Amino acid sequence: MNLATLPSSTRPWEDTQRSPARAAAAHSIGIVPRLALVLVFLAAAAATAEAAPTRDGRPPVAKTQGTGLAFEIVSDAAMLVQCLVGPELQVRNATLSAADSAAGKFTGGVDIIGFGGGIVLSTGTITGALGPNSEFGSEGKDHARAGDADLDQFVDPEDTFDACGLTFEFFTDQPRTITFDYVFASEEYSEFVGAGFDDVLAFFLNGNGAAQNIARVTAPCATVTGVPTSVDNVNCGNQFEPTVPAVNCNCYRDNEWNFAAFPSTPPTLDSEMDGFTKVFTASGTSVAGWNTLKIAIADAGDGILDSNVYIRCQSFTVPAAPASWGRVKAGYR
Ligand SMILES: [Ca+2]
Ligand SMILES: [Ca+2]
Ligand SMILES: [Ca+2]
Ligand SMILES: [Ca+2]
Repeated sequence: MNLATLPSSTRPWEDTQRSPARAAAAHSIGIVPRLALVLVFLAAAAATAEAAPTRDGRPPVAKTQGTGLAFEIVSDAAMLVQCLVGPELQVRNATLSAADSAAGKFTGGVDIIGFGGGIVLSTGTITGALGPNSEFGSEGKDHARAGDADLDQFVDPEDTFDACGLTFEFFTDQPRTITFDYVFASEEYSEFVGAGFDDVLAFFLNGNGAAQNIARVTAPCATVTGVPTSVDNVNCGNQFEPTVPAVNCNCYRDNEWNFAAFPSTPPTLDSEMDGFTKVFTASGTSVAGWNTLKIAIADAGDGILDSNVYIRCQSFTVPAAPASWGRVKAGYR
C-alpha cells in the first residue's frame, strides 16, 4: 500500500502548517479513525517489508526486566521525591496522581535513557518501555483515565488523557536556581510527528500557567530552544511524510524501525520507545520559602501511543546553595 494514495482525510500529517487549523484537522479524526490509521501503517509495513514488526500473527517478543532497563513500580509519592532530590533538601506534601503501573523508578538506563537511574512517569505503564522495540506504533496502555486541567491548555481545544502527576514542595532560603535532568520519550515518534497528537509534558514551578512550565528544550539544541518539550518540538521529522520538517533534530535520538530500508532495519536502543530526547536540564528560579513543583505528563487527543518522562535521581540541585544541598550520587549518573 502506498501511503501517499490514502485520502487526505486519513493523512493528518499532510498539513505541515503549525496552526490551530492543522491541529483541529488532525484531532478531528478521533480515536477510532486513528486506530485505523495505525492498522494502515502496519498493513503498509507488512506489505513492504516482511521482517517488519506487526501486532497481527507475530509471536510475542520476550521482554525481560534487568537485561537492560529494570523498573520498580512505586506508588509512594514521598519515595519518588526522595529519589529525585536526595536527603539534604527539605521537602513536604508529596502527592502522586497516577494509574497503578504508571509511576516508579528505573535502573540500567545509561546506554538507553542517557543516565543510569531515576524516576519515571508514564501515560501508560512504565514497563512498557522494556526492550526490544517490537512495534513501531505500540498502542501502549489506554488507562481510560482523565487528563489534567493544567495540561489541557497546551492542546486546546482538545483534551489530555491518562495524566500522571507528581507534586511536592521544597524549601529554599532565598531565590535560587534549581535544576534537574530529564529525558522525554514517546511511542508517537515518528509517524505522528506533526499530526496534532502532541503528548504533553510540563514541570510547573510555583504556578500552573504556560510561563511557569520549565520543561523546555534547552542547550545543546541549536535551532529552537526554550519551547516546551514535546514530540512536535523535538524530532527529526516524520518517516512516513517527508514534508514534515524536523525540529531540533540534533536533540533527538531516534529508535524507530527504519522502513526506508528493505527489509526494514530494527532500532538500536533496547527499549520499546520509538524516540527519545537527549538529556535536558530543566532550570527555574525558586522563591524564598516553600516552593511547589508539579511534574505532569499526559496523552493528547486520545489515550494510546504512550509517552514517558525520565528524571535523574539525585539530580534536583540548588547549585548556589550550601554544598550540603543536593548532590548527584554516582549511581545515578
Ligand atoms: Ca511510533
Ligand atoms: Ca495511555
Ligand atoms: Ca515501539
Ligand atoms: Ca499518546
